[in-house]
Amino acid sequence: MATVADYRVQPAPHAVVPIDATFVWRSDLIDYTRHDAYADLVSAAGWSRKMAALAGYASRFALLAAKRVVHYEMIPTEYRNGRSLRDRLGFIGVAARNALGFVRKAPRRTDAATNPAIGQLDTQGIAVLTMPLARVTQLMALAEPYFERLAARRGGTAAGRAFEESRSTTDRTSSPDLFALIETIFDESGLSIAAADYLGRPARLIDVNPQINDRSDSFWRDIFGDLRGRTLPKTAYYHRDASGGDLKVIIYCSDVGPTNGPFSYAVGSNNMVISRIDDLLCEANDHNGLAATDLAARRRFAALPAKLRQKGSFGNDLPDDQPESARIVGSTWQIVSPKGSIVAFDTKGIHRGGMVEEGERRVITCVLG
Ligand SMILES: O=C(O)CCC(=O)C(=O)O
Ligand SMILES: [Fe+2]
Repeated sequence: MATVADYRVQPAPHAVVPIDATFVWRSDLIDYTRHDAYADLVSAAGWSRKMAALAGYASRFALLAAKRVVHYEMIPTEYRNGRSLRDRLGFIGVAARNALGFVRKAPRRTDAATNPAIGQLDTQGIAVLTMPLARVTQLMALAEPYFERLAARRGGTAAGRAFEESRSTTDRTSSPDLFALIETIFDESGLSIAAADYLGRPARLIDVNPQINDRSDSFWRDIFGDLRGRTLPKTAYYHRDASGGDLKVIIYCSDVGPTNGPFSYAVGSNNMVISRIDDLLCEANDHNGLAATDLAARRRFAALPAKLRQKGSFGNDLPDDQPESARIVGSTWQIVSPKGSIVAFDTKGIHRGGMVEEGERRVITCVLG
């Protein structure tokens, strides 16, 4: 068994200027009444469109609020997807415990000296570790069949593939070996303790999702499809996840260079200030399809009341000449790193990845909740 010392922790590049609590989210951070892709749609929205947009928003918002009450993302996949009575009861049990606040609290640890990932998650929102070679080999062998199946499935859906089609889901019941090895890796590297320390509760491995990206993924490039000749903003695809708040761990299963879609994180953006309600309003649009950039989605988004015009996936909309854009760019850590790198991050920080220009990137994305 390897130990914490066998996992090297990478420092952030010196050039990075971290974001801190002076980065404050406002509901009008992006002024859609002046945005070139939205302004006309905002002024053209009549009463019927406004009422329809609000009604659609409200119903999805209610569903999302219910999910947040039961901490839906912290419920294991096999319970969320399972149809048997045992799975249903498991789901109800965990949901009830979460809703009633029976989530065990983990004490804050102070052994950051022996486990650098602890301090890094706090200050940066991200920690990058390197796995020992023997573990890389073992994991690659175990993950190979999952990647092969995924590659075959992707072959059939090249045109206009949505992001989620690049990812396959597994669960603890059908993939016990993969879950067990990844748990061993997280335990021996100190990542499980670091995650528990950061979240303030024991962190469970919830999801393990092998993912392949290559040039044929155009979800990040094909934005504002109706507006010809528009250049990509500097913060294109930058977003905060709509997952309610958890840690993700992306394990590189191929060498990732600058053109292979490296994961990128705005260092310190986990410490930006955003109110709970604005965060929830953002999440609602990410869930109800109104955060997309096609004309139909923008038309509906533009018809919402100003306070509801907020997105977790805001990077596509952020104008380059706004100071926040420069701060995100200046704080960016692009994780260019070999196979076997482990990238753990707070999903409520600002991040992007998988924007492949050349070759192929294979990763396993895990959720610790
Ligand atoms: O694929 C990546 O590098 C990042 C995707 C992402 O934003 C996520 O998993 O939350
Ligand atoms: Fe994300």
